[in-house]
Amino acid sequence: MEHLKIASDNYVAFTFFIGTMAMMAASVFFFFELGNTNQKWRTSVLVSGLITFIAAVHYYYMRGYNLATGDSPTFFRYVDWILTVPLMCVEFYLITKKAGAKISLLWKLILASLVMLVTGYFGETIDRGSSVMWGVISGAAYFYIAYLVWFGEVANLAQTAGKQVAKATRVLAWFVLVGWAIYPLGYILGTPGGLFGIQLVSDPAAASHAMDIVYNIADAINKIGFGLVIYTLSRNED
Ligand SMILES: *C/C=C(C)/C=C/C=C(C)/C=C/C1=C(C)CCCC1(C)C
Repeated sequence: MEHLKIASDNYVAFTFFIGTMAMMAASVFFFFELGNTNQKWRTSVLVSGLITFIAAVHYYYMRGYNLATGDSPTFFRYVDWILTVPLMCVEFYLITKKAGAKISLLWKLILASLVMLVTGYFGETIDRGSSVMWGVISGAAYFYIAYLVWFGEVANLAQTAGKQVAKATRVLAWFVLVGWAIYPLGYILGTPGGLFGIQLVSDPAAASHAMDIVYNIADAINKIGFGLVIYTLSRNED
C-alpha cells in the first residue's frame, strides 16, 4: 500500500488524526474503569465507552478516506452520528430511570435525534439546493431535544433523582445547548447558502474543509466530554 503523507498545513487531516487517537484513548479509559465502577453505574459508563469506541472506528476510517481522497467523508460521519447520538439519549434515560423515567421518554429522544440527523443528511447530500429548509427542520428537532433536557421530562425527573444526578443532568444540558450547537455552525459553513441563503465560505473545497474541522472539534468535545460527565457522576454518587 502506498504511504500517504500529511502536509503540515493540512488541518483537516490533522483533526481527523487527533480525533481518532482521542476517541481510542477515551474508549480504553472508560472500558478499563468499568472494573472499579459501582454496579449501579456500570451500564452508563459502558455506554460512554461504546459512544467513543464507535466514533474511534469511524474516525479511523474517515481519517484514511480523507487522506486518500481529500474529500469530506459525509456518509460515514452520519453513520457514526446515527449510532452515537441515540446512545447519548440512552444515557439521559439511564440516569433518570431510577427517578421513574419511562421507555416512552427514551423513544421520544431517539426519534427526535433521528429526525435531526436524517434531515441534516438530506441537506448535506441529496438535496443540497434546499439545505436551508432541511437545516430548519433539523434545527426544530434539535430544539425539541434541548427543551426536553432543559425544561421537559428529563429536567423534571433529574430534579427528583438526587443532588448528583440533578447536577450532572444540568452539565449535560449545557453540552446539548452549547456543544451540540457547534454542529449547525459546521453545516452553515459547509452547505450552499446554509444560513438562509448567505454563503459564508464561497470556495466549495474550503467550505467542506471548514465544515470537517468544525465537526471534528465538536465530536471530541461532545463525545468525550459527555462521557466524562457520566464518569464523574458514577464516582460522586454511590
Ligand atoms: C457525537 C455526535 C453528535 C453529538 C452529533 C450531533 C449532531 C447535531 C446536534 C447536528 C445538528 C444539525 C442541526 C441542528 C441543523 C443542521 C444539520 C445538523 C445535522 C448538522
